[in-house]
Amino acid sequence: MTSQRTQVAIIGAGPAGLLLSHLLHLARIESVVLESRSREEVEGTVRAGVLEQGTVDMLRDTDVGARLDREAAFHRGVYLRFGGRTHHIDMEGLTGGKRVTVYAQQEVVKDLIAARLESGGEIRFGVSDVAIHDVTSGRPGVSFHDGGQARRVECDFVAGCDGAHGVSRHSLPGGALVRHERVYPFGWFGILVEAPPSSDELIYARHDRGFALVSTRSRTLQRMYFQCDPAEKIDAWSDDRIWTELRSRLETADGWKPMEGPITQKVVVGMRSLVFEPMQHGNLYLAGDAAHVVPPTGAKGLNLAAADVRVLSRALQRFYTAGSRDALDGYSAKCLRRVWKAQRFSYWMTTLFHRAEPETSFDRNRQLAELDYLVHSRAAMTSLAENYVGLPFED
Ligand code: RFL
Ligand code: PHB
Repeated sequence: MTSQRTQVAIIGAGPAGLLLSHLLHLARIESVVLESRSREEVEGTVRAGVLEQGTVDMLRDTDVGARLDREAAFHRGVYLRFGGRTHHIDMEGLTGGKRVTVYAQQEVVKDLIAARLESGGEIRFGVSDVAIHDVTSGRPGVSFHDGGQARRVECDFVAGCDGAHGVSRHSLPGGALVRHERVYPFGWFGILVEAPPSSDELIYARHDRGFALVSTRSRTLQRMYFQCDPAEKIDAWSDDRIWTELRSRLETADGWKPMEGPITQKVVVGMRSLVFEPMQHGNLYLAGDAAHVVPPTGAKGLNLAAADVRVLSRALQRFYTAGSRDALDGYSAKCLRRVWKAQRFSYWMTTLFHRAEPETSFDRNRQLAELDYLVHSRAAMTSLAENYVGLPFED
């Protein structure tokens, strides 16, 4: 077995793991990132699109925002559509200048990988059998196989950034974590379309047939979603059937239609709200989707991952510079305050737009009244806006 030593072993090269490694490097703390997928797979995973202002500022302030500044789309707000009418929410005006940034997760990931590799960072792609050892001792370690060879990283701390299906959480003893969960009786059918944008800003739509969302990836590639059964079969949806569904859910009194084009990807995504508490055990710290999952309606998942690793990198910096464990001990409590607010917001956005299954006439009318109130109350719009563009970080 070949062994090496580092200060922080990071499991997972998603947004959480890569940004943590980047922030630690800037604080002169060494790390090694262990990733089970290949670099091509990691860079090719199409997921999130919307970044909070705080996430964008963090990327800019740490010198990984140059391509984002050139290529991202910056929106003033979003459109809410219901009852055949469209209402604009001016997030920038309501929050004193914070914007909605649309820059795909895989682009953030590519920028972070490039920055780490350029400054000599170590990311091991394609490793297998990752196992965490001795996290309650002063000498934790992570064992894995790389190219068929057994290896081990000895470290001071392990960061579990391995997403919703990783190993970190499962390496803890039973009963160490409390699971808080809500599973929704619907999912999202997502498509990528080769077409120009249908709208200058995102459209969140409520329709009696269910929710629909018009998002974007670039001038030539668009992202759209519509509410579906979580067990929906992709094969049951021809391109024609998808367009008919999207056209009817997005219809307006003035005849608006989405821009159609070849559909290059079809996916079904489940929806749940999930929090594991506490987000730490001994010298293992969980961050991002490894610790919590939100339904995508509020566009919060990647942003929460970024907020977690901001807290963790600062706590580690305090440990290495001042020898104090205080900030590390308070890591979970500090992150969870933001996590629960994001859970609250994501749950609210989800119930605001999705058709409940089964839906009663009471549900339908209450939902329409809530939307009507929202688009006519400055107080309600401000609340939506400040949560959507991102609550301020606590220091
Ligand atoms: P990730 O991105 O899942 O990365 C985890 C990494 O760990 C690796 N891994 C392992 N490595 C080694 N050993 C193991 N045993 C391992 N097991 C797993 C994986 O290969 C992977 O590379 O988690 P991370 O870093 O916490 O990032 C979280 C985000 O990916 C996620 O929250 C967002 O994509 C959620 N999300 C959105 N978030 C936003 O902030 N804004 C959005 O607009 C937004 N839209 C979305 C979304 C998620 C969606 N889906 C697909 C659930 C839209 C959708 C449809
Ligand atoms: C996306 O573009 O993938 C996206 C946008 C907004 C959301 C969720 C996903 O709320």
